[in-house]
Amino acid sequence: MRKRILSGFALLGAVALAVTGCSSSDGSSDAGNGGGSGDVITVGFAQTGSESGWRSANTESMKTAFSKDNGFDLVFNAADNDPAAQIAAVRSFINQKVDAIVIAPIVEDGWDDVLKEAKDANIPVILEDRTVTASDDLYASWVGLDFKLEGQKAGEWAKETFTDPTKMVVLEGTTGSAPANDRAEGFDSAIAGSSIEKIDSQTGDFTRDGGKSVMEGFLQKYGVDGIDLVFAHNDDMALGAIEAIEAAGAKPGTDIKIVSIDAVHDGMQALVDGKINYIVECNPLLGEKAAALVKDVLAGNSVDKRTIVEDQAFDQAAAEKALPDRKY
Ligand code: GYE
Repeated sequence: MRKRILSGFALLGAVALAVTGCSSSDGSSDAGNGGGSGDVITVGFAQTGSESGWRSANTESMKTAFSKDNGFDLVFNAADNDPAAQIAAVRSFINQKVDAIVIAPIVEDGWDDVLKEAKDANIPVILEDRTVTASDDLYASWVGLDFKLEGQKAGEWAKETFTDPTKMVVLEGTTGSAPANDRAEGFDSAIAGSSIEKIDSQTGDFTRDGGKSVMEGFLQKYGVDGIDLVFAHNDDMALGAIEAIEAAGAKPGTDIKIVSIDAVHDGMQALVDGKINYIVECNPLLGEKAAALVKDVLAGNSVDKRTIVEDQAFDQAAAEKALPDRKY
């Protein structure tokens, strides 16, 4: 909690803590109306997990922005891609009486109850990265990316590039997640009426291993010659697919073309190396914006309900130029 209470009230705070059983996150601040000096903001951050390079960059950006130096005490939880565990983490933040909660929601659905509980406890919630289907008056603000537009940009590239009949397989992100849903929708609408046929689509859960094993299955089923194009919902799955294609004796980027989303370092390197053919960016550096939103909301300032960070797209030449200066 922000330690606004004068030292004379410290004892009272300590008693309240003992009664409610709240504990401090790391000894430097109390998760209750404890005493002390300073104005530290305790934030519970419910991260999805550590599924991808994008996620690592996002976690680092959040930890840097919500640092002690910036006036925060961050209680970090990564749910290992388990929606129930993530909701439990948010509930525990509510019980700890943190000042604010930030969530990168694994899936879109199922948030109504716990968001209502946070609201009833007067704890503002800021969403970062992914969105939810719950009513937007259950959270203060969201900062993230336009996933549908990302899918659309990838689809537009595919439509322009493949004018002959083309067999495509899709490596989907985590089922029920906003980026998996929206990227699929954006891509599909962009390729409508094109010569691209989606012959299969399966989730690889946004991980390298998932992308690899799903691609192995596709290669077994359709053969190297039966697949012309892979649309991977993120770079990590594309990188897994590259391994599977190479193991099958084919050349990724040449025999089977690949388009993906994120533009993390390893993905961009594969694009430069000609193993991926096109990447739409998804910027993971959302920490500063999320931290500013938390401070504004707690100060009672009005904030935008939605903040969308813009993405670019890269072909091989653009990736070569951009790679040396990429921050993630
Ligand atoms: O594209 C993927 C990560 O939610 C935008 O999650 C994020 C996605 C990102 O695992 O790599």
